[in-house]
Amino acid sequence: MDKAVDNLTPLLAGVRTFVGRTHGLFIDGDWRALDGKDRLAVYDPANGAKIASVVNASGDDVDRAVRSAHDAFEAGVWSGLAPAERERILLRFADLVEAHAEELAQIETLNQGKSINIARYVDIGGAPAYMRYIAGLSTKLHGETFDVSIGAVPGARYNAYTRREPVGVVGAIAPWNFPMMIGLWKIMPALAAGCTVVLKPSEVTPLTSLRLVELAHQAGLPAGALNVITGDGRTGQALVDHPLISKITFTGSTATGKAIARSAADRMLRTSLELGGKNPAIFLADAPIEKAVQGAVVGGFFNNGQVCAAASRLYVDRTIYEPFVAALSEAVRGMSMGPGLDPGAQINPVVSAQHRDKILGHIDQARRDGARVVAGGQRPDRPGYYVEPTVIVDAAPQLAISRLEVFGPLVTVTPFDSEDEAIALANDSPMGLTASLWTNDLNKTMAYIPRLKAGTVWVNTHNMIDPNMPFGGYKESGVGRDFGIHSLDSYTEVKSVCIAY
Ligand code: TXE
Repeated sequence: MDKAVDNLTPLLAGVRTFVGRTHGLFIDGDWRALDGKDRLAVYDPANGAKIASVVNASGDDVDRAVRSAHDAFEAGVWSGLAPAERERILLRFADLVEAHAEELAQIETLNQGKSINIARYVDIGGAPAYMRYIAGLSTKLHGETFDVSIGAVPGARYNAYTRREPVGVVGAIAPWNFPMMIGLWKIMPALAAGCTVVLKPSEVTPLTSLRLVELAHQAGLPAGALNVITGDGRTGQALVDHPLISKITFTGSTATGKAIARSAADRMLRTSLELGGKNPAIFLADAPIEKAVQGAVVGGFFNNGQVCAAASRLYVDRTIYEPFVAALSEAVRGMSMGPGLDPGAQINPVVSAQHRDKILGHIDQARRDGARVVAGGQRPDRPGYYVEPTVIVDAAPQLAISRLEVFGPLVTVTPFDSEDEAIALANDSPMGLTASLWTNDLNKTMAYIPRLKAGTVWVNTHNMIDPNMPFGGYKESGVGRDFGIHSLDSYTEVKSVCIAY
């Protein structure tokens, strides 16, 4: 399974220089706090070597960043620009990301561990199209006009309309699985709406955000419009608790999302929360085995399973269950393993030693609970944070392995005998982010789609997202939707105006 490490992508000189820098905090248009701060180590998941360190921002640092964003917002240096001017700067930002794509992709792979192919073609490669889509929405913000029907003073006439106004300072808290991409999903709609932003990337994967903010300013973003602070959960909590923050947009674990929602409730802080999933894929009897297995591999093992939308629970019609498990196990055993910088490696390290141990703990627990590991399940004997891609069967629905998001290269496979049983199994989860259905039977497809409790339902595909297609969760998978023409709604307040004349 191991690949020789002989064809690693050579790093650009600029990548080494950037990563080796003494990183500070980007506040009010410049780098600050370069000395004397508590620092957090950043590692290369491929070998466990320390590659950088970043500031663990204190409450005072958070306060400085939020005040910068607040002052910029109040002064109107960003929200006061003509929408077309904001759009132009954001489009230039997209151009710069595109121009620096290889550099950003290499930084992402070095820090996150993911395949350079995914970094090149998804994380960074997908960014300019998304950024341009959202930039274009800057000039599409609009309200409504309407006639007034009640409460009229006799003889008076009224003109009534709504305006969409930016909500204020947005605190954006990002996770480590698609660090730059998910960071952009937050800062782009906030900026397009006219908000100012303080972004806190995950402490595990802060590096691309630190490069991104330089490109944003090179594009013409005014000082204070986008600040980037690094730090751990305490830094994130200080951001949530800051009284000048008007909205938090968060992607991460359900537990942290719930903690943020509780803090937010006290002052009616606006929140958008994307909290992961334990997503089902349902394979009907007519699904061709080869295509079904390919779908399961992409759905379950893409980005080493560290995908909120990943298919981690596979439900397979009993008539094709045995051949499906055999073919999937064989495919998974055949996946080549190696560092993300090796473009030929299909399985790469997971993001951290802590996360690797958590995944292995889930696998051990599943074994103790009576489930059977039919492929993988071990920690390979090599440096770096690797976990073998794993297939588990005989996992009863109430087991932890069937209910908890593992976020690693691991799927469970379970047979079903009827449509009702497949739907009941698929919906038996506190989460509801995505689901996929694999069949060419149109009538069955149309019957399943409305019964699946998930924010996205894919048919004969999985993990497919698009800037125009809303993305978010049912149930504990979160609140709110990213993408789509309504992207800016949750970054704006609706103001009703009624003028008597
Ligand atoms: O998440 P956390 P972790 C899931 C996945 C993973 C698990 C744990 O199952 O195994 O979450 O990952 C910041 N106030 N997802 O521990 O803690 C933190 O610094 C404010 C799903 O990394 O939620 C980081 O920037 N912020 C997921 C971010 O929250 C706080 C993607 C996420 O960290 C905070 C990643 C606090 N009290 C993990 N505590 C998805 N939905 O795609 C931490 N943070």
